Amino acid sequence: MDLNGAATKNFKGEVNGKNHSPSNGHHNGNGHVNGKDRFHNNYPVFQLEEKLTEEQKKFFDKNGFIHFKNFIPKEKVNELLREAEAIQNEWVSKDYKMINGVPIKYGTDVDGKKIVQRFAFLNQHSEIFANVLKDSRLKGLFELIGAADCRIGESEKDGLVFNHYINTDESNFSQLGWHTDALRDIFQGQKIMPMLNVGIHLDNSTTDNGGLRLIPGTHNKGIRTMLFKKIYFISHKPDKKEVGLNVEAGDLTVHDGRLWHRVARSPFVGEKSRRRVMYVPIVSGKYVPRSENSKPLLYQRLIAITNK
Ligand SMILES: O=C(O)CCC(=O)C(=O)O
Ligand SMILES: [Fe+2]
Repeated sequence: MDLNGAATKNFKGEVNGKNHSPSNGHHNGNGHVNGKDRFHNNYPVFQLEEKLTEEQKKFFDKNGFIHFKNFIPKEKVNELLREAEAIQNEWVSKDYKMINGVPIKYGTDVDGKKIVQRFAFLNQHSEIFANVLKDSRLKGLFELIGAADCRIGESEKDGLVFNHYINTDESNFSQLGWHTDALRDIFQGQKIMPMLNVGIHLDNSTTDNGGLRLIPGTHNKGIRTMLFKKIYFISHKPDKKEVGLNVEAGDLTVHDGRLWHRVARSPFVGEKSRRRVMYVPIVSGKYVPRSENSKPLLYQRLIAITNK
């Protein structure tokens, strides 16, 4: 594993947003090594097995995120993309507004076709997606929380979410402002409980094409940081400590629910800006399932109406 070895040696345990590659002129919080490996990151990347290693746990505890390569093969990615498209066509034709009280975000693709840009609870609408959540390696991640009652949020929060970003005039979703995912507990009137958000990336995405930006180490700085570091969903301004992720389709990332992050808009327009990624929460604490009768929470409305 070249990637791993090379990155680990450089990595000082602090991802400070500085670019270690002198020949790289990008200001994107992470670096490409002179175009050699577009997917190189200045932090270590790992392989997800049934059980986490001490190194993986240590990295996550310190930084609040972790990146695993090739969680699913490319053929599986293609199967998931096809399945999502079939479900999209059904939701568009039936004009569904919400799933379990979570607003569905619609937009228009480059070819003028109406598309779903944010699905929720996809696992409840497809066996193929439900089965992704049954992968035994996901249970290995529970250790990052350590609570006895950890579970995959199949019917909690927003279930399995599928985000489809594209940068065009008719798109309604090309970016996502600064936020933490744990804020939703407050809107739900719940105590903030440890949670993880697990991302399964379905497009190759390098930092020069927008994408996920996170601020390492902001997950354990206390409630004031969690509430007030940025203006939730409104602020999009790059942070000098943010780190962008270079991911390949099939990679898996995990971030702590309290970690500050955003999705940067691609500087490109059209096909090149397309980015699709699924998220499923790993939760603990009180079981709060959502059902057909659930009403949208304020934060869910915010995501629905902002981030064009
Ligand atoms: O699209 C991403 O990578 C992040 C999405 C996200 O932060 C969210 O849906 O809460
Ligand atoms: Fe998020």
